[in-house]
Amino acid sequence: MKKSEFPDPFEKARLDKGYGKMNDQDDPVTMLLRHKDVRKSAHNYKTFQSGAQPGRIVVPSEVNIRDTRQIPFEVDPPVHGEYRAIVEPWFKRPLQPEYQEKLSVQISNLVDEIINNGTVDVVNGFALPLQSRALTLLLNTPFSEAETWISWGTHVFRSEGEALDGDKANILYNYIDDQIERAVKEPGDDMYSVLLSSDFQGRKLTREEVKGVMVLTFAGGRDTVINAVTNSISYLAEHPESLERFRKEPEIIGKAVEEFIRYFSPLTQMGRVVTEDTQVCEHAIKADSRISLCWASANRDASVFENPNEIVLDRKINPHVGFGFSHHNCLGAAHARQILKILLSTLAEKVANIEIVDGKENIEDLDEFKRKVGFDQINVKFKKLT
Ligand code: HEM
Ligand code: EMZ
Repeated sequence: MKKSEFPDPFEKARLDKGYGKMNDQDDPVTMLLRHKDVRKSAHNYKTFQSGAQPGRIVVPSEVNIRDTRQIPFEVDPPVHGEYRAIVEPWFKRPLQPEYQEKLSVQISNLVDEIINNGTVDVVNGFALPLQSRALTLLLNTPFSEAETWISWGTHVFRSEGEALDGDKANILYNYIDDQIERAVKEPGDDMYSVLLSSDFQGRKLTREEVKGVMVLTFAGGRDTVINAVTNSISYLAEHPESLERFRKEPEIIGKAVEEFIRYFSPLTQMGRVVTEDTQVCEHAIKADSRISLCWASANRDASVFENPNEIVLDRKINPHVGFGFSHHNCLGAAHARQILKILLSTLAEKVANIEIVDGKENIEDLDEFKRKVGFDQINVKFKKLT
């Protein structure tokens, strides 16, 4: 199998019954696998709630390593909408030309650093610094902060050999607490300061609420972006004609980014807590149990996508749910899309070809299903376009 092939482990279960089961820390999850059910249930916040105990909608559950509620992710309508209205303008800044210009300089510099420079591990030597440096733009904090974030590794809650690592999570929580105290003392124009001065229901956001937004921003936008960047590069390595195509038809790059998100689905699934006895796919689900919206499976649903297991760079109709669906759809999507668009055009401009030396796949263990989601490491050589 090619390195850039990401098989769909859900196909049979999706066709046969529409759901799958996995255990997770004795709090089992019924995974919804069909595009239609995923969208319908994402919309139905009354039966499938996000605002349960903090950490419980995440799979694997984070209830044992987190008390802070992530905002607006772990809040349901109507309050969800009030929080979302506060943060949405901030998360739209990546649509501004000045933001894109700065991102473009960052990515260009990083590509120059690794090009013709021997073998580089794309995960730790490229995608991680790219994600961390880009995040300084989203937070509007000094560029030098990226060095601290890079030292945390690819996931803020997970470390090698340990799915969830409470000690590691504490590094992030302490860092955010310190940043909030700094912003209280010396307010500036960074994200912490802007949140601290935001009005919510006739008062300012509390430190705990600001922390909830910041933890989400650090955690939600990390391994997702790293996998999207790394997997896209693995694809370009095995499809050099695509780089050529981006040079000749730059107008398809936006569509290609959506297709990479559909195909790679960097976030496999997200859970909900069931508030009342109900049924999905003619299957009974008990109140207070968990379901998940399996974006990765929905994105390969052949009743929606023609040739779902192929990357069609300029796919015309692409209602993928890689960034979620309905009111909780990804707030970081504008930032993530810009990163990927600028990355593809920069690589097309500077790189002749990419050679994969070796790699170690990252396989998620979902009991019944094993899903390739990215790489722990993938060593490549970038050859300069002359
Ligand atoms: C929500 C995927 C990057 C911040 C979501 C959801 C998905 C998703 C599927 C929906 C969760 C749900 O319904 O429960 C992705 C993917 C990314 C990405 C595939 C990269 C390719 C980012 C980045 C950030 C971010 C870069 C911020 C730095 C958020 C936030 C939410 C969210 C704040 C919650 C929105 C809400 O609850 O209203 N993301 N994400 N994401 N994402 Fe992303
Ligand atoms: C949570 C989640 C957000 C969770 C939209 O997804 O991303 C996961 O990677 C984190 O572990 O805490 O932020």
